[in-house]
Amino acid sequence: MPAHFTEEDFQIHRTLDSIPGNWSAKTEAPSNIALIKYWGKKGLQIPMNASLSFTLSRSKTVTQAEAVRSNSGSEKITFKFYFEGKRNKQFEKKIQIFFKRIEPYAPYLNHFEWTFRSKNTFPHSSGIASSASGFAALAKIIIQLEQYLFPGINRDFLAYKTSFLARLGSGSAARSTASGIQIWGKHESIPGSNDLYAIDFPFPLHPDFHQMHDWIFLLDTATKTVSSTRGHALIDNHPFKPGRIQSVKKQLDKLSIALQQGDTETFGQIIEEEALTLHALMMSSHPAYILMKPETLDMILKLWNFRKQTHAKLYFTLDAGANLHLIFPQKDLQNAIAFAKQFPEIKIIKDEIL
Ligand code: 2P0
Repeated sequence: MPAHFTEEDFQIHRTLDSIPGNWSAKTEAPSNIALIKYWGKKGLQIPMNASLSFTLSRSKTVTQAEAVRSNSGSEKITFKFYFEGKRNKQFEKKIQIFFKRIEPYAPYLNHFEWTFRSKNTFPHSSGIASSASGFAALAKIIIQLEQYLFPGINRDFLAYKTSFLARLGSGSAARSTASGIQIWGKHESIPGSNDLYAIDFPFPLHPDFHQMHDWIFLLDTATKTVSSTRGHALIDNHPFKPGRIQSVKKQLDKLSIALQQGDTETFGQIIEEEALTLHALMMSSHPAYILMKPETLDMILKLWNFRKQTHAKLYFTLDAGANLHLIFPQKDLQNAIAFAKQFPEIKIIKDEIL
């Protein structure tokens, strides 16, 4: 069972003997797709329920950081954030909140003036969660600096602290600092699982799940009408909240067993139920909203029909958006190609699980 760390463990009380004049780093972090969804939170980025995700291998954020020793002795971290070559004030606002939250855990950041340059390997507004990979990349940079300033800290500790910091930027980012299958949120039957940071799926994964694909069909690339942060907040007074908390636990248990036993059909059933439940929660929020598009429903129905005829192991999930993620094992690659032929005009991002 992985070691368990508390918020207190991640705080830094040591002072620095010397501060380097400048420091730079470059890192990248992957995006992830949740199969059991994080939807609803308590307090400061504590999930209402445990979630499980696949880490994507090609959809990444690449971030470069330059730090110059600050002489101003400022209480607040000073920084500039460039996204795809342009200064981005909207991201700067979010990152300012993030820096404030992580102050007790990374007080050394204040000694520098920062410039961040970030870009994604996936198209902008493709509906791939860029906040997950973006904050995960920032957290990795911060931990690289911590490692540089305080050499010799335990590697496992730092890996968990990376996820812990990323979570304080964006919940789903907690699952984007490592690879493979990640679990974030305390869950009875998953040893080591906890609300503060994500852990690796702790059981042996059946070989049938070793090489999975995620093809993202871009059905809508416009900015979301309701942000995920707002969506999470709408769960607070949601009439279905108690039912969701109960049922998602069972779904995670079933998925965990299916992943260990190689039960692809149960796997498919659970991930599709999860995707539809996520969107059903949105549609039954107050106020209600819909992020699916007619094309999303059309594709789901065509997928179900295709599966009935071919018995192909192709399944879908949805993020908080209209784009359909087609999840399938390597064995079904030819089936995925045949299914995609029905939609020649739709752009597909072909990713794999890392
Ligand atoms: C998830 N999503 O588990 C769920 C499913 C989208 C659909 O977490 O407010 O950007 O920054 O913690 O992580 C998207 O919400 O929300 C999300 P914040 P986040 O991936």
